Amino acid sequence: MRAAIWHSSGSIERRTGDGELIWDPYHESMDIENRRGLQLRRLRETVARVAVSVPLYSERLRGAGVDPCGLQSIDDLRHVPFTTKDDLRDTYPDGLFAVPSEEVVRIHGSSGTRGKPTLVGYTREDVDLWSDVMARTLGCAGGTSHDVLQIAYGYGLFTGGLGLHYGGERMGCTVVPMSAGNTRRQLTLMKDLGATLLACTPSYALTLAEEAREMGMAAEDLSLRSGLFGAEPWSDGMREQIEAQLGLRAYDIYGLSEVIGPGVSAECTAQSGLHVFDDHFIPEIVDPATGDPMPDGEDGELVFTCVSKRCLPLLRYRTGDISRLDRELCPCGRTHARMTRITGRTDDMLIIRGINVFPSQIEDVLMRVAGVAPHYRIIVSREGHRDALEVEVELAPEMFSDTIRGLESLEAKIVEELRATLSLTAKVRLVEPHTVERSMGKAKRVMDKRQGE
Ligand code: DLL
Repeated sequence: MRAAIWHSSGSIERRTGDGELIWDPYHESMDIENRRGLQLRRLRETVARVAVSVPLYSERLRGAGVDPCGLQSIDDLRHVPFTTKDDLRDTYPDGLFAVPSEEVVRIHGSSGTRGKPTLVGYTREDVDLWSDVMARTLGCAGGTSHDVLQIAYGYGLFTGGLGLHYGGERMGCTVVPMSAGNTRRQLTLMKDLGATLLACTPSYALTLAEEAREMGMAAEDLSLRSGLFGAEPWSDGMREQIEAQLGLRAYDIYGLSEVIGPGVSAECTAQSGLHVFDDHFIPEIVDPATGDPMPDGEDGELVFTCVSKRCLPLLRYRTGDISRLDRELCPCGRTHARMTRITGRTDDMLIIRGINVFPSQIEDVLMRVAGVAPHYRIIVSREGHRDALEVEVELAPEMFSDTIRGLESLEAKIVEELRATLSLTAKVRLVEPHTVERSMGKAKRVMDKRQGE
């Protein structure tokens, strides 16, 4: 059931049965065939434009025999060559920009944890588009102009802070631009201003919850309703912990700077996958090894083509993120394709004694075990000729005073659960509460000491 509400701005708001606002009902709930038509028009325009304005694309398209004006359908995308992070690095800082520098109004960058940072640029129209997809993202999480949005993503080159900021203002929320850190002050303001929406990484949400407990602040003392969490992998177990500790509903939001920043896809109140704003970013899933397109419903690497950006309209950009697509209609009324939560990256798979291990599998196990806190580290090293896996996990504060026997049996239980899931024996080390370093931004949980050996 939907209700139409006249907005003071004159636009019509459309709400789903859950009362959630569809920010841009025309584009978000568009008939699938009409959207395919829109995608194709935008794709053609973009390919034709980059073929003349970006030398790398002129060469690549010519090399692949793709006529920039000859795309007949969205399926023809598969003939277009991929773009990779290396292409951005090789053309650093702005070799893939498709507009003259006087049109660029903003630069952002990726965190650079996996090598040299890459820079991305935005025109005024791009910032506008970004604000719009961020307003859609907030709408997905039930946000409206009545909300007070506290932003605890970092501001700066990282896209989290400013992305949410512009989206919040576009929606008309009261935006509190806290940035990450200053945790106590953050909580005091959250309480005093009655923040209803919180945006930060899931690991920082846990840090905030922990600090709130220490300040004697209960979830009921805060007014939080929804959290918009992303920028790093997290599990459903982690979601439950955050929801219980902060008294809100936790929504997954996804994006990457190369595509736009946050605002590529977002979970709605149905929480069954993230709606990809595919009128702007066309998603595909490909086999990470061969690059061959994979059918909907199968896990593979996410690839995006930006069809309406001006400055950096990347074609078939390989994200390295693993997910799958679902095109079934969602009860919320949005007709966008949905992607599942990111289960890993093509480059974060650890090979330990010949067995493939994703950090997310380890997190899933830990979140199922009662008595440990959601703070952990995964350490991989070499002992002689053998790989060794160690999982360091914090005891929940209430377990800390437990007997040695109790702790040994907890350790044994985790070892057993890990063995059942990974087919590997790990060393488990239970550590005191507060010993694992807390994160303010993207948590770094894996240490592979074999690298560089
Ligand atoms: O992390 C953009 C962002 C900011 C997304 C705030 C959501 C919220 P980058 O720094 O370029 O951009 O990092 C992009 O982060 O390729 C994924 O590997 C990871 N990532 C982002 N969102 C999620 C998520 C921002 N919801 C990289 N779940 C991406 C899992 C995520 N991983």
